[in-house]
Amino acid sequence: MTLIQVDLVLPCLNEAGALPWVLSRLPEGYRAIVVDNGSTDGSAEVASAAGALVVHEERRGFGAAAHAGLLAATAPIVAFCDADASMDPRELPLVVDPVRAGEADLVLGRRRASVPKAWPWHSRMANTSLSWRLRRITGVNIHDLGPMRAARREDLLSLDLRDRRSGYPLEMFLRAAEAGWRIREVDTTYSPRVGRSKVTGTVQGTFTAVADMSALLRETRR
Ligand SMILES: Nc1nc2c(ncn2[C@@H]2O[C@H](COP(=O)(O)OP(=O)(O)OP(=O)(O)O)[C@@H](O)[C@H]2O)c(=O)[nH]1
Ligand SMILES: [Mg+2]
Repeated sequence: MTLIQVDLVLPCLNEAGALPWVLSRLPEGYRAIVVDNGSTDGSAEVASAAGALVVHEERRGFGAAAHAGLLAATAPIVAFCDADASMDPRELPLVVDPVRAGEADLVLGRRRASVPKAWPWHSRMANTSLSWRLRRITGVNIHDLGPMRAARREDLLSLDLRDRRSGYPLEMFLRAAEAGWRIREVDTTYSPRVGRSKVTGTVQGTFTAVADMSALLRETRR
């Protein structure tokens, strides 16, 4: 049996259509942890049938799911990725390998759209403006706050992240920057998702994400 070196956390809300493809593309030595928040489309069953560890999180929210996955992980490195087939798990070594080699403490995948419709304009604009603010606040040269990322599990736990909604990826970045982590950005492919959007693919979802993130930024600057 291959030793698990990387636990991949996949927050999942009704992604039964995307999961078989996503879960078939994990590199050797990676284990999928699918964190389900009460999906009604059989996502949990699809995930276990494909061999993933399924974690059920009662509390709704992207951050609640992502954090439950981190707590369930046991491998030395934890990676995160969306479960909607917008990102290819075969690209995970791009974010994992620099951490594994001890060259970086947090690696973020900068989304590069494979086709224009992969990334709706409102989400892209929100990200560009957020990244500009983050470069100014932290001095870290990032251009996107994408969901594909990797770090060492114990480091992530030491950040003591509190956000349980869509601010979780931002809080991770801000706390890591404050702690002086070596943060690196690499290009990753972003393709049109399978199924319906939950967060930033809708204008309302983008507003909620921006509100959650702005609250965190205000706190950080105080
Ligand atoms: N468990 C759980 N997963 C969630 C929740 N909201 C979103 N997700 C998952 O988190 C990932 C990101 O959500 P998406 O709906 O793809 O959000 P997005 O990437 O901002 O929007 P799109 O551009 O439309 O894909 C997906 O795998 C979702 O299934 C939630 O409340 N709970
Ligand atoms: Mg998505």
